[in-house]
Order: sequence, then structure tokens, then C-alpha cells
Amino acid sequence: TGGLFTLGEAMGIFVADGIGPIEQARGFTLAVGGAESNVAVGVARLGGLATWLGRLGPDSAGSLIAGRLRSSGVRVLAVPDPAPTGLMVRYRRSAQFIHADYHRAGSAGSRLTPADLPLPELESAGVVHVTGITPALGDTARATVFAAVEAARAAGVPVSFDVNYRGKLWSRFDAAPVLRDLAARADVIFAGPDEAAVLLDDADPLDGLAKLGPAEVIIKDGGRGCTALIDGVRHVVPALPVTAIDPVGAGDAFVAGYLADRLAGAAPEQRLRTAIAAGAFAVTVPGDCEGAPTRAELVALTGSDINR
Ligand code: KDG
Repeated sequence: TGGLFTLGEAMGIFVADGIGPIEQARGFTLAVGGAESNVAVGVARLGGLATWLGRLGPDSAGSLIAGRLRSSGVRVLAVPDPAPTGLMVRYRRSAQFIHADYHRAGSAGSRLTPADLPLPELESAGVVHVTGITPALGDTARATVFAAVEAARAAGVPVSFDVNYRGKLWSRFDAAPVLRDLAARADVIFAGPDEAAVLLDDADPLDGLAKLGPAEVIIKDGGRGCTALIDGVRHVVPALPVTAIDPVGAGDAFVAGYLADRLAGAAPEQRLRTAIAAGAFAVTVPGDCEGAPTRAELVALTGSDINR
């Protein structure tokens, strides 16, 4: 297809309306989250082709996820599974602090296996994108991520890897070797400065991650913008001044912006500018994937057609 192929766990998320202790929540919105499906939605909104593979349970969260992703333009390859679809409960204790609990142990999404991979599709993708969340979900999920990455490499398809270290799923000690193994197999790697430190003992995250293998290293640093080392060239792109409402999903929108432009053949500096603008747009919208912008919305935000 030449587009993005990604795999992982999508979840139903009960998000408390408003700000304050969860006991005082007046209601909950049932939203859809999952880092990889967020990236797929982001690429689709930007006009790219995006396919997401994952297991969904025989329940309302499963149908909600499939329906929402499809209506966002994502090609959904859902493997039915008898286990329940994973859930999250999230509330904002204050404007600044967001609390999240996972209800995903043994979930449908965690039971992904290498046999689920549609190899011909994956091998004809323009980029295969994985994250450090899926290998933390279980042995078969981890094996699936590595099988997807190996199949992509063997077929000459670039591999994109967002470190996405989740301390609630595994310790830094357990995560580090697995994340380093994935980094060594990736062409493109995304990490926050703290996440880079999980993989590296030494100082500079750009040089350190590049030494592990990827030709394209992108450090996303939220409100401070991003730095990158792409084919030996350093880039620094400042953040855009926006009113941040909700940081969740901004990193995924950033990745989607970079990958959508990469798929479209844009030069590195422009990919980073689109990534920054997509991340900036996303923080102005509550929700995990609701804030992923269209091209027209990016033009409205930046006041210029950064796509040309
Ligand atoms: O990047 C946002 C994700 O963290 C969110 O949608 C939930 O995938 C998720 C996770 O595992 O934390």
C-alpha cells in the first residue's frame, strides 16, 4: 500500500469530565486510546494511508475502537479475541496532574501473536511503526513486535520506533535491553529526553541513540520543541506558542506528522516542522487522538502552508 503499517493495543478510556478528585467526577467520556492507533489516526488525518493491526475483545469497547478508528480513516485489521478489550481510567487531579490506571492485564490486545501479522501487507508498507508499549504487554506481544520489525527489515521497509517507556508496565531494568534491541533494528527513533535515558547511560541523547543504529533520531521535548540528528545533520525546531489544554496524545500526533511527511517524500526539516505543528495542535484539544489535525487545520494554526 505504501502507507503506514502499525500494530499494538488500542483501549477504551474512561476519562473523567472536568478537573478534580475522581470521587467528584460528574461523568465520564468513553474515549479511544493507544499510542499506535493514535499515530494511525494522525497519519490518516494528514491525508496518508494508515493501517492498524490489533486484537479486540467481543465487547462494546472493542466495537467502539474499531468504529472510531475506521471513521477516522484508518484501515483496521482487527483480530477477534475472547479476552476483554483493555481499558483505562483517567482523571485530572489538577490542571497539571493527570492520573491514569490500566485495566489491561490479560486483555485481548495483549494477546497479539506473530501469526496475526499479515506479512504481504506489512512487506508492502511505506513504513512499519512500533512502540515500546507493546513489548511490555506479554511474551507473544513482544515476539510479534520483533517479528514485524524483522519482516519489515527483510523486505526493505523502513522501521519507525517510538520508545514510549511506560513505567506502569515494566521497570527500567527490564525495559532497557528490549528497547535497545528495538532501537538497534529501527531506521527512525523517537524519544523524550527521559525515555532516551532509559536506553543510554551516557550524556547526549541524539548521539547516544544514533550510535545504537537509527539514521533518524528525533528527541521530542514537549513545550521545548524538538532536536534531531537525521542522516548526520542536526536540526533544532522550537515549539509553537499555543495554549496547552491536554498533553495526552501530543507525542503521537508529533510522530504522525513526521511519518506522514516522510511517506510523502518531504525533506527532514519539513517533516520536523509538520511534527511540531501537529503536536502543538494536539495539546490544544482534550483526548488521545481527537487532537490530530488535518492539513487544513495545520495551515490555520501556523498561518502558512508548511506543506509546500
Ligand atoms: O500516547 C498516548 C497513550 O499513552 C495513550 O493513548 C494510552 O497507549 C496508551 C498507553 O499504553 O499508555
